[in-house]
Amino acid sequence: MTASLLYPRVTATRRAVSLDGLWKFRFDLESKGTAENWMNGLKNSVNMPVPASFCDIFTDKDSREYCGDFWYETEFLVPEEWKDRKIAVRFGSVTHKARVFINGTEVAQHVGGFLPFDADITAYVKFNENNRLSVLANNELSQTMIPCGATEVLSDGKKIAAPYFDFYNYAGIHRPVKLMALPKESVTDYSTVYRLEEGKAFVDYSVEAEGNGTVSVSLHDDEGNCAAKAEGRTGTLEVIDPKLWGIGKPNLYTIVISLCKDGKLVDEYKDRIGIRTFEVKGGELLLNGKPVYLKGFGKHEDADIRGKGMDYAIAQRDYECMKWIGANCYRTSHYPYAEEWYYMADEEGFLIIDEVPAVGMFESLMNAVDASKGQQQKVTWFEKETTPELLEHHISCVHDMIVRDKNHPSVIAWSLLNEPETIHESARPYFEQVFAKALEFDPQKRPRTFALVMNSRPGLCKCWDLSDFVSLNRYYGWYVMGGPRIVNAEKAFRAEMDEWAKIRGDKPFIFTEYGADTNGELHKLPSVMWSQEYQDEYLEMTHRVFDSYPWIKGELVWNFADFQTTEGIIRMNGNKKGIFTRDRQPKSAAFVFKKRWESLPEDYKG
Ligand code: BDP
Repeated sequence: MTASLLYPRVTATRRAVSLDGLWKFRFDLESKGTAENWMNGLKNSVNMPVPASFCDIFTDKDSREYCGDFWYETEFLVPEEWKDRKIAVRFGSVTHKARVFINGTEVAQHVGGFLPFDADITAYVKFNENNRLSVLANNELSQTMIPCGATEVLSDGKKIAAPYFDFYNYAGIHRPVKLMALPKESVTDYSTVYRLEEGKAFVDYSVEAEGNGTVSVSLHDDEGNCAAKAEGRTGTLEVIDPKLWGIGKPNLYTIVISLCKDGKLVDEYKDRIGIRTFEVKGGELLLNGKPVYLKGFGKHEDADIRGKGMDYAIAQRDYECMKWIGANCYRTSHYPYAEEWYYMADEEGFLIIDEVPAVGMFESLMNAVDASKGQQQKVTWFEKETTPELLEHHISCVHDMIVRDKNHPSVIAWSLLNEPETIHESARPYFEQVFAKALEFDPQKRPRTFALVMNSRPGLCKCWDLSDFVSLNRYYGWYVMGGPRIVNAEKAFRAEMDEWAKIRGDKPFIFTEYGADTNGELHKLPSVMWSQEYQDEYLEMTHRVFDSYPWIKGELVWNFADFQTTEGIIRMNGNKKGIFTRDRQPKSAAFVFKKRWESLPEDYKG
């Protein structure tokens, strides 16, 4: 049971203590841990850092590739002073499934490896004594859960993950773990919606809180001045001369939500918000009413050793590289990132297209390559027996992502699927439900989109028009017509865009993927595919096409950095489409982008 998805904060009434560090860890190959009572003490364990993926910590292949159940354990003390409080434990994420035990008693279950959950553990903790926290996790993939994949059993009986997606199936406790002490009656959620007028902003808010206390809300600028205040669970804050949040202009306010009873403060929650609007109108993407052209990346949470573990050093380096190169936006391909990424984007003035982990809605990884060649999928993905269960899980992830991220000024849009099958009519009702739910869950009604795979083309794709702006993943000159055939690639690319032009109405388009695998050490004159020179030529051709169509309103190249994938013949120790290497150093393409993006105005084509 997740009582609240609010980010843990320390305020006058709330406490949060980090449980990150070295935990105990053990694989449970035969899934016998619960029968053998491992939740009452994990024997024969090894040390494991939290947060981190467990995979690349090990030096043997069986451990790195391990697929199945695994356990984590740590101890924590709950101070005596916290009696009369609600005690909770909160995980930023556990990939992909988790069962949580306190002193041997199960307190929570969660499915979905990229979103937070908490558990009320008040009834199970001992005060001023050590308490045992055990987590039974599982990293198997299936078709009823996103991201989609399968679990393959090898001839020696070992299980391995068979993802239908192109990133390594990193697993573990990936994000911070917090022990929290909250008031018995607390604020559980809040939302804000913005309206701008000449010299004024209206912040319509709503607060959810337990009990029948009275709510008041105030907004403070960074000089400590109160910019507005209001009373009630719903209301409007009127801000005179607001400092708007924008790209590279990260003006933020602190929102303070107070819950009072009989004149006494019961709970206080504080967060940082930015006043801004974002909408799609008249064929434009409008930030604070002004056209904006998106420049940036599809990214991954990925780094050596720690895998998908949240790491502030990596995240800050990524923001520094993105600022250096002149980017203003990224997509959280292919899952919601750790919450810390979004707070950093709010502070840095970056735009985010927030993606739910709906990736792999194809039978195999190679389907994406087949699709690039125009081949049709053999299987109608959305007609399976598993579809209703998948849809339910998909919608619950959309719900939790939106509830978690809805107050970030950086988040401008929701990406609801990546490269799904869309050419059979059966996709449409599935999409309609996901799109309708996203609109319902988001008080700000942000634009919704999804990333179209290469064969989701005009005339074939049955779902593109559900998007408020259309996002294309295209690899002309890489998966098709590469090398000397790049001239044909440009022609084919333009032919497709001309087809879109006929049917798009006034919908803006952006590119959420385009790119070429490139060895960061290979130079070749004249170019060959995989050389840095070819990446540059590929980009020059692609950008020439983008620049010819005024309704293309953004370019998010694939990928920010090289990243780890499953082993295979099309991947050389990972995907090499990075503009930066995996250790965040520029390939020569980074300089192509720096020149281009620094010269394009913020309202390019506006
Ligand atoms: C697309 C996927 C992305 C892949 C990329 C590629 O959306 O996850 O990594 O292409 O092939 O199919 O590099």
